Amino acid sequence: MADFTLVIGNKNYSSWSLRGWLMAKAAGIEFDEIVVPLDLPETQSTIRKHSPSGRVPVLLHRGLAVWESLAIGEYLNDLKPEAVLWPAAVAARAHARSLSTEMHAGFLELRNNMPMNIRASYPGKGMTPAVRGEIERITSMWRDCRKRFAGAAPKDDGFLFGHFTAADAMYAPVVTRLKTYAVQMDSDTDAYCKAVLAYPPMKEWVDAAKNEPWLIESYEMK
Ligand SMILES: N[C@@H](CCC(=O)N[C@@H](CS)C(=O)NCC(=O)O)C(=O)O
Repeated sequence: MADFTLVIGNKNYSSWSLRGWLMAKAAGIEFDEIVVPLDLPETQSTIRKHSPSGRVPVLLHRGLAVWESLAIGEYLNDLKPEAVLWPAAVAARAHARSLSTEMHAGFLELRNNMPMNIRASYPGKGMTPAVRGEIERITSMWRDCRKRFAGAAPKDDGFLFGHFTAADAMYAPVVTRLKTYAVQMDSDTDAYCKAVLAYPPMKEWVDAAKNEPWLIESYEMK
């Protein structure tokens, strides 16, 4: 049994779980996984056995429960500073936290109209002027961030700050949405999405999502 356990929802649908899980992988911890399928009669009572908020992801470590994806990122960064989950330079770190918090607190149009559904293909569905506006805001932040910070990083693997950080984890479910809903992209955005989808833990998650048995009707587009 590993020292850490991460409780998550379905890999195909649970965007917040994906964020926490990628952060755990990027931090390099060994962890056990408990998958609680969402939208079943027993979902809430099962999640509440582990998570005081009734939400996933929650990271369990030596009697401590850490819930909320961003808090999980902070805890992992405290325990594993060598993983540089937040960029090392103060300005880059502040920028990464701004980007991540904006994602955590916002983009409700995108989140509601284009729910994460990794194995589905819904070209053109879910797009509204408000969704388009949020996607433009996100992709302009990505372009600006890569221009300002990735080039100056010791190693540029195509991520927002060069190497994979918590900020990339926060936006990974946006990357899968752009793919599921076949949103038109400029070449910089396309390159960034390709880098995220090629990140080995991301590939592992996507493969698992495609092989999950559960189908949640209410999360599928008509
Ligand atoms: N702000 C939370 C959001 C967590 C969240 O909303 N998780 C959803 C799954 S993606 C959940 O636990 N839903 C509970 C349910 O469906 O019963 C975070 O950052 O971790």
